[in-house]
Amino acid sequence: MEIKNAYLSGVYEDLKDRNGNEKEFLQAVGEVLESLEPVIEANPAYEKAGIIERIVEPERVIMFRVPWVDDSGKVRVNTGYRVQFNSAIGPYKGGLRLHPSVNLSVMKFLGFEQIFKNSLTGLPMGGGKGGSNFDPKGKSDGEVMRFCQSFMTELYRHIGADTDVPAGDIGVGAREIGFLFGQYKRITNEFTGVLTGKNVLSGGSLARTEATGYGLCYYTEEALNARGDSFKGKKVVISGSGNVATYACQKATQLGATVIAMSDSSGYIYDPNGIDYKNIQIIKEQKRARINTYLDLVPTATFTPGCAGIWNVPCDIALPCATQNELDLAGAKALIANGAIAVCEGANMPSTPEAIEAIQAAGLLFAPAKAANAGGVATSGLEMSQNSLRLSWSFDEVDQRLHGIMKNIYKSCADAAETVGKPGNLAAGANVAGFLKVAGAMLWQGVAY
Ligand code: NDP
Ligand code: 2IT
Repeated sequence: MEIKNAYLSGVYEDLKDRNGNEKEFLQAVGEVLESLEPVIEANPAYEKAGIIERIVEPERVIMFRVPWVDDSGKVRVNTGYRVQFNSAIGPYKGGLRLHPSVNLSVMKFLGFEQIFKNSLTGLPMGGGKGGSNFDPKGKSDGEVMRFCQSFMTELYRHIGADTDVPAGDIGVGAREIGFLFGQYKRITNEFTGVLTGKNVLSGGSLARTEATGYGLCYYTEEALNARGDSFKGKKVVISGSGNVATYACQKATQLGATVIAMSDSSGYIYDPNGIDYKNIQIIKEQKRARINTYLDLVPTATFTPGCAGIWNVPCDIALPCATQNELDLAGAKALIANGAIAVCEGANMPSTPEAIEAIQAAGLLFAPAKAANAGGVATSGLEMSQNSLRLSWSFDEVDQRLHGIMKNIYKSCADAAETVGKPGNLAAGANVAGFLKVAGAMLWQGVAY
């Protein structure tokens, strides 16, 4: 990464001095600032108004103690976070992550990325993220419920349908959103659209469960079409086997591809006959089991321990859908050597900067997370609209809107890439297009934050 513009590099160096240990956050900021050079140089108003200094600093960071009691009666304590990063274009919006690796750096990188992603959707949503280092794995439903209730007992005072609207992310799905929503409603005595990803029985949107994976495939298909290609007949490798991965598997298959490998943190399965997403649903959503139990359902498949090895499986299209920095330079080189044509990011920041550079240099299609995985939060935005209108749309209506939004996001990225003289560079295009809207709103509002 190289930031040449003096204003941008000055802000970045200062950020590094003050947040030197926040590795993921600095990685996410560096990647964005690098691509903003042309717009900063074209419009001095941004520097004059201190837009970059302001946009890299969260409006508010909330950190709190989350005490809960485990099934043996022992008191446990985790750290809770909500990073309210930017509200220039709407209420803070973004998921909650429950994973032992959660720390302030991870929360800030995710919140920062969310600003630009939400802007790209075209919907009025600011950027935020939250979560805790709580590990839901191996916990009983009762323990997860007590944790979620304790977490919300502090969080409720900082959020609201017009203030900040959390949703799911790693380790937070329908079960957790239910416990969080129930506790919010109980404390505030209000039934509002304060969370998205709700059950359809309690104001949730149809197709929100599928949205991120579907959206990833809609975006990828659009980008492939622009190159005269498509999913049809392609071999696809998807890392992860959670919410995003499962529905990316379903949609890629519907679009004519064969998904031949998927993973979790323990390793990956390989099934040359094509993975049926319904088997992943059984393993992950119903049984909360490990990915190697796929072999009980499909004995002809194989399991290999170690999740990073999945990139050695020869494929045409790679969809990293697990976590940050899961695709490194070695993985990228393996994909390139095996003739892959595309890497499209379902997870947030799954590729290291070195991997991205190699993928782009080799001429593969590279679809950046903040554009390609925006279908989840876009559909959360549609859930908020339905809640405000106090009505609900059919699955097809939501799916059609999602499809239209992903096509628009692709066009915004491709157009912005052209404008800054980097045709085809969707990563640069996503950063520029996402930034322009937020920066314009910040300029208009004066030095409000
Ligand atoms: P889930 O919790 O449903 O699934 C996560 C998957 O990734 C699991 O298979 C998990 O394996 C694997 N994984 C998580 N952490 C690691 C790790 N450190 N190393 C290896 N594998 C890991 O989460 P989601 O599917 O919701 O999220 C996946 C990614 O997509 C995240 O980056 C998230 O931020 C992003 N995203 C999610 C959206 C959503 O709507 N849910 C929207 C946009 C982006 P294991 O079970 O073994 O831990
Ligand atoms: O990273 C993401 O965009 C999400 N986890 C979804 C956020 C949301 O508010 O739906």
